[in-house]
Amino acid sequence: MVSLLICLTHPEQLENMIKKKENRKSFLQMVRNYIKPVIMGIFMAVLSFITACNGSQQKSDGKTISLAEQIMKAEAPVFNPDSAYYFIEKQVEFGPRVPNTTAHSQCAWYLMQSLGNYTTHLDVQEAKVRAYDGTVLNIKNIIGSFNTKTKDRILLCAHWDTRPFADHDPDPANHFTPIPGANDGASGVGVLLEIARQISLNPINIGIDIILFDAEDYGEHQSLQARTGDYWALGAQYWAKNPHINNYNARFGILLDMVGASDAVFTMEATSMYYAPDIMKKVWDISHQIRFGSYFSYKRTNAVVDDHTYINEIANIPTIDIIHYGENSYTGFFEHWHTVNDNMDVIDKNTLNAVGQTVLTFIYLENMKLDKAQSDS
Ligand code: 1BN
Ligand code: ZN
Repeated sequence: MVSLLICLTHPEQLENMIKKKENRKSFLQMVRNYIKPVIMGIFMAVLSFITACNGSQQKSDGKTISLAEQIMKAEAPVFNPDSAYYFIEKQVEFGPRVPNTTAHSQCAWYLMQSLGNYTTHLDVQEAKVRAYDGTVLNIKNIIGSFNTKTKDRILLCAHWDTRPFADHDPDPANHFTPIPGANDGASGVGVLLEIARQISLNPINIGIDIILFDAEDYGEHQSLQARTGDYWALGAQYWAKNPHINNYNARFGILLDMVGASDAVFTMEATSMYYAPDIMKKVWDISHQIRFGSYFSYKRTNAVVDDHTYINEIANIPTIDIIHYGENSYTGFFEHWHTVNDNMDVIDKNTLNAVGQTVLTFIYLENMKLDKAQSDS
């Protein structure tokens, strides 16, 4: 093509053309030398962004490993929802676990024994805290740990107390009756006890702390209307200001609250997304990968004041809340929230399984990453 043009062109034009061609050549060289690597860099960055979004990871040999492959490799144990259900039933049998009551003390002993049985270390943090109405509450935060010497730690938590009044019950006659708290209280603890049992049977190297917080649900009675102060999550507030170990730290935390109802949908709660968006996304992606996506919606919802609020704000540990969002309920939570009907009838083993297996898979994936980092170094 170029040679044909040479025959048909004037010498001056020809010179110009040669110059142009040289220019073009040098331009092409420039592309090759400078722009191509930049484009390649951008391409690689986009690719790694896409793979990161898929949960894929870049291996040292340049190959990527998909989230599905990572999950296969992590070999998380199988969560047993019957066992989690049993742990919930046992707590509910004590009656409402309202601080300063006999049922509360009896359940504390049961939880200390059970968690202590599965974990290798147990701490019980006893304290007195003041409720919104001035009542002094005797509380216990119950803390079970695995691998206490390991620096890389995951914090798992739930509240074990129950609300002293069913102030959202459709029947006003129940507005001062304590709730059974099968879902709001016992469900998160039941899932965590089963996770502890599974870890005890399938040991890992990563550090795990399971904290069962007290006095989460002693916030102001609904009839008071106005919020008078920070009276929710009193146990978590106390722990965040006085951790059970000096300079305690965890890489991140996961709070489970109301994780047992049949129609549960867990949305991306705002405080969790503000402080720990990466963890949130990882957990949600895992749930979808292991076919529990119908429970975990990527929809973003408003902030909820819960134990994680204070763990994030005071203890500075990025912590997410897996909490049942009730799109169709007037409270914004699950149908029987803060009613006398929050009993064993609302508990569905399929939901317990979806949450338990997702969190267990997440833990074993993190453990696999720690093992790999240690073997690489
Ligand atoms: C969660 C379960 N919470 C209470 N029971 C936290 C909460 C506090 C939710 C205030 C809404 C308002
Ligand atoms: Zn509650």
